[in-house]
Amino acid sequence: MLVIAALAGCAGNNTATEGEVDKNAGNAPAKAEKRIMRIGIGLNEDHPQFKGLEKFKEELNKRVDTIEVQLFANSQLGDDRSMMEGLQLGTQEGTCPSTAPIVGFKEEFKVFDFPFLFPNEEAADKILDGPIGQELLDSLSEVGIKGLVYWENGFRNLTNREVPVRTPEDMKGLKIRTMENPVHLAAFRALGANPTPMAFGELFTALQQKTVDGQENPIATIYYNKFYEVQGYTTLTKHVYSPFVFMISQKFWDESTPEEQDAIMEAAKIARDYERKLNREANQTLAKELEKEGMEVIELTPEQQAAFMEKAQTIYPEFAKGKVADLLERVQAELKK
Ligand code: TK8
Repeated sequence: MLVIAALAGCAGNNTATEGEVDKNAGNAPAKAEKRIMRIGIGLNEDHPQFKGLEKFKEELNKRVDTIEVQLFANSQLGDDRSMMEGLQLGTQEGTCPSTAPIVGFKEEFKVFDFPFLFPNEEAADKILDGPIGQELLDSLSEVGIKGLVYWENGFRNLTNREVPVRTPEDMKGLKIRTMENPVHLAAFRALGANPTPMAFGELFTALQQKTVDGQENPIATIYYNKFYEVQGYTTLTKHVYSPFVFMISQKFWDESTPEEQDAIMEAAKIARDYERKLNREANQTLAKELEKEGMEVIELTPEQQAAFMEKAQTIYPEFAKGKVADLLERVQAELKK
């Protein structure tokens, strides 16, 4: 190799060859290409989450012109778990999963899976937007992910095809799809159901083909995903609050300039407030729309809800262990203040 290089050097005009080539090629100054930020979600374009992403894109574009946001709904880029893996591999830049599937990457997120932990949205905001929420977001950098802020999926409710569920006993034997999360599985087993984990993208077909009898999600998802076409009953169990985590790959974040990082953060927060507002409105108004579509929507009495709470909360000791137990204690103490 050295010999060939030396010969080539001798044969050529070895003064300023490279410089000359550069000068000839460089009439127009090189224009910086925009970096592409592909963001995928499992829900569809009608859901407040997608509207939130459009808001993010708009707000980011107002601040910097060096990033091009591309949005993908309907699990086009994969399910929550595989999209997070995409962030780690650098094949995709952003996503916004529920916290439940995040526990496969960072176990501490289990703290949000304990049934009936948050009494209302304001309590959730207080924890998520405070120091505990931030600590958890920061911990994602250990797995190659930059957690930006929490958005809202919301309080989850049970739907099923067969039975007007009013008590845990009514759920006996119902095959219920849950998210891929051990705490959720255990909680539904404790309630007497027959839970089975599944990615969100497969859910509608599974309900339609009666592979499962029911599922649980916030009202907005039940409505915008048209689950009323394949389900007869919604019971407002509000058994767990699902936060979303708006996240991007650590690599994309690290390759961003401080100016870009500020813009991403600001846009993510504006979009968060917008998405939460839309989602809360949707959860208020859409129960009526579900009824118009032919579903029976069952509001539980406080006594009925207490029966669900009592059964579901029996799983606390099994999962409140180690780091998760410490976090759970801190959340509970903070909520009492
Ligand atoms: C969408 C999911 C969905 C979640 C679920 O990607 O899987 O049931 O509630 O919203 O994150």
